[in-house]
Amino acid sequence: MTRLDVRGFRIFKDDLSPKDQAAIVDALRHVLRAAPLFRPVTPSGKPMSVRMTSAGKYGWVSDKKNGYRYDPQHPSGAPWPEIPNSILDIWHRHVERERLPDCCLINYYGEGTRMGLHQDKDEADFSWPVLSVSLGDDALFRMGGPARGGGTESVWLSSGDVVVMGGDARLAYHGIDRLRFGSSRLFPKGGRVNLTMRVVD
Ligand code: MD3
Ligand code: FE
Repeated sequence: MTRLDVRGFRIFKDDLSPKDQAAIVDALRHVLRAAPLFRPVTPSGKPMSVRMTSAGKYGWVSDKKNGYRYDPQHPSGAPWPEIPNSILDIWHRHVERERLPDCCLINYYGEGTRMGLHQDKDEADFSWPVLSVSLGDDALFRMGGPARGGGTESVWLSSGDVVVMGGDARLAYHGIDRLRFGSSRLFPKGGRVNLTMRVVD
């Protein structure tokens, strides 16, 4: 396992063993049955290319009418399923402070999916880190600073990598430029899942 520090982003390559990854994929099947993936729509009315769902007290949702927000319910009206312990274990290993995440956002990237540069600022307290877990196909992750246009650096994230965004990196711009579709065999039909754990309240 190697650790890279890029602009305050702490990147733990190969943090999860193949066994850990398989256990998480198994747990995710149950989550997805209770809370199916959906495609969020931006406030301007554009469907995002990534598909999403969540687990925990809150999930992140967006639609044209109400915009970006955390909501205690899936768009179907059902409460979100609990965050599986196999996923919470990763939080415990990397975050010292005594609080659990309120949300595990689950992003699914199919062939050609990307995520434009953005900041995550719908949470109430930016002193909590955001923790990201990559599963499946490799993705090119772009990291900037707290302002748009300040220059960026990119790294390839692969299955089992964990990234901790705390301190100065918490409000940094970031995005996913592209996927190497089919580069991993974790998901039989290809694609990438990114989990992000967040404290929301
Ligand atoms: C930096 N997801 O869900 S994870 C997102 O791979 C998101 O799906 C990307 O950006 C993905 O919002 C990147 C890395 C990440 C996640 C959250 C962050 C970086 C972050 C929050 C604050 C700063
Ligand atoms: Fe983000």
